[in-house]
Amino acid sequence: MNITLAFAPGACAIAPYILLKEAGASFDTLDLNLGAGEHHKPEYLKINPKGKVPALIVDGTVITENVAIQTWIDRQFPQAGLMPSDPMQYIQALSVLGWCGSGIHPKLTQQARPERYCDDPSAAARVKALGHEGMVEQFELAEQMLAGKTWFFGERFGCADAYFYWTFRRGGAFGADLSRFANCMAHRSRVESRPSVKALLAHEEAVKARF
Ligand SMILES: N[C@@H](CCC(=O)N[C@@H](CS)C(=O)NCC(=O)O)C(=O)O
Repeated sequence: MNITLAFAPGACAIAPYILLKEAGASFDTLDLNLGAGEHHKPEYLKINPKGKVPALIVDGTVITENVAIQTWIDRQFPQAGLMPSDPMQYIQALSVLGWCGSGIHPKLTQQARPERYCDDPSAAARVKALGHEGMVEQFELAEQMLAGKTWFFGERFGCADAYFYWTFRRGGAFGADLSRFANCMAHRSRVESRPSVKALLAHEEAVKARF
């Protein structure tokens, strides 16, 4: 099976990168420089007309959207236990993935690209501030979810951990002090101690050096 992950350093594509590594999958990456607009070039739009990363190309078939990509990785590599096996826990994990994608991610984009939310430049600071407030509200919820836990679901690292890790790491890049979210901070440290994440961090550095 040929697997290629359309990837960009710092982007939410890091979650499927981590999960593919956790699953022991053999895969290549198509590394895109978002800053240089490579995701808008015709050759990439042929792969993903949405012009976003991640996209996962499996034997020529393209999967887009993080939730779908992560669910595919879990189903393709069930031995990795990336989603809970209990049906209700599975749905709860899917709920966390949906929340990362549609509850937290937009608050991050609002801070990174305020012009997409309001095209009046004089409103940019306020748009960013509201994005920040919304993000903090989400991290308060995550703080409660992670209380007394090593991982989101049981004793196994999984999709929810990888995806939330990205949101929390990205959230820290906007200059906010997130140290009061002690459970999220501890979760981040645990995630970063995993070999899969060390491999990701090395890959990100190598790609950034190339760009
Ligand atoms: N709904 C998509 C969102 C993907 C997304 O927004 N990716 C960002 C990187 S974190 C991206 O490609 N941004 C480029 C752009 O919007 O110009 C998913 O969950 O996969």
